[in-house]
Amino acid sequence: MDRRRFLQGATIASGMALTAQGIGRGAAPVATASGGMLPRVCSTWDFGVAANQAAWKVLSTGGRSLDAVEQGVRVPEADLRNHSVGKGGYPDRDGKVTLDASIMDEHGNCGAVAAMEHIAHPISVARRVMERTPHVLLAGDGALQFALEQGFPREELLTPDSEKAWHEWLKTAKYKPVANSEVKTYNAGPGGTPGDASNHDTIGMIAIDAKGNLSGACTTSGMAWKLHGRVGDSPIIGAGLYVDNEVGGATSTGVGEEVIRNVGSFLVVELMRQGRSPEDACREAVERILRRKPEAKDLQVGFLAMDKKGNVGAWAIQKGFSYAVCDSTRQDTLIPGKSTY
Ligand code: SD4
Repeated sequence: MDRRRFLQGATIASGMALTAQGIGRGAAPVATASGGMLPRVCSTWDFGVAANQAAWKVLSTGGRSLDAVEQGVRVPEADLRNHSVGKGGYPDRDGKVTLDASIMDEHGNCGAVAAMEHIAHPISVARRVMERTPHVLLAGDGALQFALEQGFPREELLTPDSEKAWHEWLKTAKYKPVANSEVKTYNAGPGGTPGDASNHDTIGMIAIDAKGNLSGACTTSGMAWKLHGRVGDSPIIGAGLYVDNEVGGATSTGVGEEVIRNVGSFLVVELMRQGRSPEDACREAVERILRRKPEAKDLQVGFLAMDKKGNVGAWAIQKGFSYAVCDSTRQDTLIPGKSTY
């Protein structure tokens, strides 16, 4: 999917009242004292619009934010045109599609799967890890084994389209061990990863329900052409996703290595706890990355956050990031993310 599709409306600023132009409006909105509105859901990139609408079906009928985020992100997971999430995601360097996902609820419960093959809906497996095991994160073959035990169908996730793109990439790929004296290193792009500014389209979603409870979900096929076994930020609680029901939630997209190094989503939530707005907290997290590593300006990382009142904000390193917001007044809002560069 080309995430640079035409950006639609750009009207929601954090906590602003919205013009009513909704489709399929559900539960009556609850305006908060600060001007926020419940329920509300936000998610990354343009495919967040369709994902939000699925989440909205849950939220608008009084459902729980946890159910909303799971149902929401399953939409891009199932979309074969989306080459960065779920089935149809681009494979790793060796042609294997490996998926990462995490989920977190209003009680601080969380679950995740990393580098899992053959299961089309990793977010639902992540939820099972959270709800049915004493663990937080299952990885690789163990995650697959657990998913199969739980009854998830085993599928081939590599679609003909993705396989073709992989073969094209292989023609010029330099992502191989480079012998440098006795040490082998791997460096195929800015920052030592095979990613560039456009090689990342994870969906991260944060929702607040009519009861004022927050949950979040994040799911991805990760960086295209990565080394087999590479795990990004998305399944790492605190990096790709974090929710604290007293404060807010945050999620990230982009080059996960930089997000993990800075424990990005946890940082955003902690900054909101200290009184920063969602946008300001996201900007500070981006700028923390850039202060530590100025050359990260050539990469893309974006954070998206929602506070306890339903206010939404985002910030990215580079232009081109977008996020979708959905509430009772409008279900299809797509907003260009502000950025440092
Ligand atoms: C990751 N942040 O795996 C995720 C997904 C992504 O490039 O955006 N990949 O790093």
